[in-house]
Amino acid sequence: MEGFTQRLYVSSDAAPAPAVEQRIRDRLVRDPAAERRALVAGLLSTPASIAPKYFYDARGSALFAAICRLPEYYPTRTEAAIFERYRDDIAGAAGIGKVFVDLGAGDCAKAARWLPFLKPWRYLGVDIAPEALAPGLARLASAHPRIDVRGVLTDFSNGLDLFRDLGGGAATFFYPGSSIGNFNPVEALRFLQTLRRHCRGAASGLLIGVDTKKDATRLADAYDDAAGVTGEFNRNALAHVNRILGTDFDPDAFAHVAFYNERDSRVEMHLEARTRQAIVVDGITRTFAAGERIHTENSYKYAPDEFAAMLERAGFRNVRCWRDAAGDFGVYYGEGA
Ligand code: AVJ
Repeated sequence: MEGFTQRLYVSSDAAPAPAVEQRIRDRLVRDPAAERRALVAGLLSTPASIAPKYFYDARGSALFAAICRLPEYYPTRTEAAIFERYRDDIAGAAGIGKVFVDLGAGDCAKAARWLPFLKPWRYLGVDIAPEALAPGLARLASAHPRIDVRGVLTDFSNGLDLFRDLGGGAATFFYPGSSIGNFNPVEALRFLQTLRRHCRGAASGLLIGVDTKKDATRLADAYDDAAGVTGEFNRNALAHVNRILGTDFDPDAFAHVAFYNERDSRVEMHLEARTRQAIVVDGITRTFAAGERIHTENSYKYAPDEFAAMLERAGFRNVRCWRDAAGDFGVYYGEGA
């Protein structure tokens, strides 16, 4: 318990939520100058880029939640259906009574369904943003008074160090939603190796959901929906960047572009200037020609045998895979032996 900062998060709802003291350890390396430098460097490069973490301000997080409910965006509901259908089998593989580490916990909703099955003694929600995590932890703690509910704020896009948060014994790492797709395959392998190093023996392991390669049209549609929600989500990164850098991007001057790059097995998202745009970035005028693109996201896709091999390469053993009937999405469990 020592070392966990006691913080009071106040809900923004009109009716005050019960004051809840959260055990959240703040491990965010706050170096706004370095973050700004990286963002500026991406914008001044050719081709320009913005890291996907800039999607997720408050509006972007709400838009992402809306994406997860879109008819075209199959990953969230397909993963949920696999979890429902194979819950007992997966829980049997992972085992009960461990530490449950929820990577990218958000509001802890996905993990909540697992707690009755995995019966962890400790829940550790790990996320970059306290806004959803704090109330999520509060809900879990009141629903599960016997679980030691904790949180860690960290940005694990640059590595992970949870050794001080795991307590003794085994842990089940939970990394759903194909979030690993934002890493390129080299970074993904490195991240899996890092998770493997966090495991203590075969009783520890990783439960991870990963989108599969499939028909290019279906993949493109999942990232370019008819209602235009993903386009708003993509453009919102510019509004977020404006707030951080004081730039003057007009999000509506950029078109949403999404397609499956078959050669690299990834969906790419870009923002394409509809007309010539001259933007002052850190005192330098960056001109975007009409048709020029800013690369905002890669979402890598893996065939099940490829991803299982990657888990084994990272040191996981007895890798199992559960899929939906159409093979649209894969859920994997590997032992951290
Ligand atoms: C959160 C990275 C898993 O790649 O499918 C959804 C993000 N971007 N629609 C994905 C996303 C556009 C999502 N991940």
